[in-house]
Amino acid sequence: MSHPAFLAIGIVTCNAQEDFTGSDELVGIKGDDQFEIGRFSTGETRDVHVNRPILPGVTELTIVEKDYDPDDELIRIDLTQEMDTDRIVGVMVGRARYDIAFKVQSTSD
Ligand SMILES: [Ca+2]
Ligand SMILES: [Ca+2]
Repeated sequence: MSHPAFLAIGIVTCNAQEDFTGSDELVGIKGDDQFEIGRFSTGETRDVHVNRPILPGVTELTIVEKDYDPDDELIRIDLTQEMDTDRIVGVMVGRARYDIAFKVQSTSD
């Protein structure tokens, strides 16, 4: 069996931000690891260059828009379903519209 070992997040496109005022602050959470992805406003696109190891047993990535309440969860990704292929996920939650490119590298047990 293989399991997720490394997460890379690349180009993030914000077609519409979640917050009415200011910019969105995107944060990733996987297991105990919480990390900044970046701040985005409507119309922005850029490579965020996020590269994080995934600890054994961690199988889920959650991306939230900070000022963290349940409404601000943007997406939850099952890392075991996305291994070793370039992926782009679309976010459509409330007002938020994002495209997020990422890749999960696997390693064998
Ligand atoms: Ca918000
Ligand atoms: Ca915010």
